[in-house]
Amino acid sequence: MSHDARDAEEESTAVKSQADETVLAKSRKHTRRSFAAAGVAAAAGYGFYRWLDRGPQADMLPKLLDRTYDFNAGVSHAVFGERALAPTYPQSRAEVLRVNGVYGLKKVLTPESYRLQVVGARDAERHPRFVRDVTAWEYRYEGNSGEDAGHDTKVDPAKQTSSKMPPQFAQAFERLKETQGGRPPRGNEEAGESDSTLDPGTPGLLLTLDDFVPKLARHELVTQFKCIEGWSQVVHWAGVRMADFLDLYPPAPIDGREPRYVYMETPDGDYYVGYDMHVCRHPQTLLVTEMMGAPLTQNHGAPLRVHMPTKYGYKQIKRIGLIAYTDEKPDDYWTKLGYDWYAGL
Ligand SMILES: Nc1nc2c(c(=O)[nH]1)N[C@H]1C(S)=C(S)[C@@H](COP(=O)(O)O)O[C@H]1N2
Ligand SMILES: [Mo]
Repeated sequence: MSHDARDAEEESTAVKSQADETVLAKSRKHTRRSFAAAGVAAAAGYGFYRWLDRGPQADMLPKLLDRTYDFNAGVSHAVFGERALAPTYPQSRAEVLRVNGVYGLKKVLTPESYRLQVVGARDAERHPRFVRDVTAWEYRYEGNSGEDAGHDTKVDPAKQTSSKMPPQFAQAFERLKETQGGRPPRGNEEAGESDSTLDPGTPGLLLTLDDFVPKLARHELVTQFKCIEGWSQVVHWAGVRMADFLDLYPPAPIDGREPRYVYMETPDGDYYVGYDMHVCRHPQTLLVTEMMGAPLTQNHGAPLRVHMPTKYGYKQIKRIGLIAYTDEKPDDYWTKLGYDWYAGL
């Protein structure tokens, strides 16, 4: 490489990391605010209300302990992990990521039927893409992906919600299916249906990728992708910053401040992830459209997935169907099966 070329590259890296620092500083500011608010909510017993109106008596103690553990994990990760920049690597070290986990991807999505549902955006009803019920959108599919399911965790089948359903709930479930227009039930995987799934009749935006990707700056990252199963790979990603998306579609304020969380799920609701708002504003949190210089394949989450190098793989949802801003800590697929909600590295 010539001196000039190297200088140019170093310069552009410097410019890029300066930009990163600016976004990071902004995310830190948000962090302090939302962090203080989270502390107050925890002290006021927010967690208690959540589990009190759910589940039988016997479930209460473990859930309480879980929540306490979660909160402590939140403190440590918010202080150490989430505010730093994850290391980046030379592109020569990057390789195509293996396919691991196809919850929510088992059918091939018809690309033209893709829409991103956005719920909780400010002034949504004035937006040209506003609809009264985002859940009424019908995604179309073209057969099965044929990919092995992956994630071969051993879960007691008795713990699967549907198989244990007493008749009165099964009836309610059937009625719910009817109000959902006869579409297949959500949460057909081990962890079952998300507690944060939208109710039918939830208003919001229905976006195509063209509505926002061309409007936002393109960003590339070469980062390490880590799965808790014990493997990691360096991958080259491209897409837009989630922080920029949040600026384009800002959350409607709740009690005069920004909501604390973001909830995402696949179009069929089978995989779902909850995020802290400040982590979504991290400069390396991307809404990814390309991997290794090519558009995402279906099994890697086409047309849109999350990359978040400060978190383990299970927080990086593939095939995002919904982005919802919320003040209630969202449900999370792997947390339902006992994994840490924060999943920080
Ligand atoms: N929709 C969806 N997203 C998902 C998963 C999944 O099963 N379904 N698995 C997660 C886990 S645990 C990992 S390690 C990565 C794997 O991404 P890859 O298939 O591109 O390697 O996707 C994450 N996102
Ligand atoms: Mo994973």
